[in-house]
Amino acid sequence: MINLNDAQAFLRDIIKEAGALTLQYRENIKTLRVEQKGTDKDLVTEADQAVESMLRQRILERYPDHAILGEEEGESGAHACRWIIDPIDGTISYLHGQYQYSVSIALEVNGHLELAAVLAPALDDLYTARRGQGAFLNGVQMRVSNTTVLGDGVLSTGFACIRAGLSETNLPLFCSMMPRIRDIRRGGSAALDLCMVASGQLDGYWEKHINLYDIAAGMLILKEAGGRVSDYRGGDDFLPQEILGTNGLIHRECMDVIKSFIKTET
Ligand code: 2AM
Ligand code: CA
Ligand code: CA
Ligand code: CA
Repeated sequence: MINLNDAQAFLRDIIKEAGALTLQYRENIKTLRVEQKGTDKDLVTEADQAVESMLRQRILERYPDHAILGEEEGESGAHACRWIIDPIDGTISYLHGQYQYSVSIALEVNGHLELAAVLAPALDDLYTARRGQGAFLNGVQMRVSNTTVLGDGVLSTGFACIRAGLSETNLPLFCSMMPRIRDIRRGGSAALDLCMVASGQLDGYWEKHINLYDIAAGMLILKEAGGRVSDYRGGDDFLPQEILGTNGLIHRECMDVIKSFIKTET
């Protein structure tokens, strides 16, 4: 079986290399090759592709048998160990020269998330976690916020639904949540949003129509920081492509807002 100490050190090395590559491509951001994926709002740059390709190469050099799930190249291999990669989470932030994007990598072993790392290269912030061993920002252990009331909370969300061209959007739920909370933030990287809940900078985050590679690393990091992650109905199993991540203390109140919204929608 895999040695998790070695894998943790390896993960730290490759995510730093990936972060450096994103910064290198950003030097020529105006001439970056950009393609449309599904809809005209769903974009992929040559940097997304190059980072995933480099990460796959590094992983397979070190662990030739391992499985990999990545946003840009999909699923490969079949093995108890699976690396879950989002090479650039927050492509639109990245493409517009903003700092709120990340590289997200998790290692799943026999269906359990064991290791996670999320790096925000433009901020030089590295979030890491190992199952049962806590979560860290740049090596310093993190805890979620102690906000107990939704009205005191600053939350984040995203609109992957709209970029995916789906008719069901997050907008009605957003309108329902907004007056109940202190304020909203919209960074554009699901992975980083979860990490910011983990570090207490945010109190919660919700989004629908995201994918496992957007949130796998962030979920482990948030849980290890004492937070709670569920689907919109409070279920702990993943996740009909929807996620609510909070400090735990405001989870019930968030779910009440979301639930009443779901009821009126259906
Ligand atoms: P990306 O930047 O890696 O594509 C923010 O709203 C979240 O939605 C990010 O994790 C973003 O990931 C994801 N996202 C963006 N476009 C999407 C689409 N068309 N379908 C699903 N998720 C998307
Ligand atoms: Ca994408
Ligand atoms: Ca993503
Ligand atoms: Ca991505």
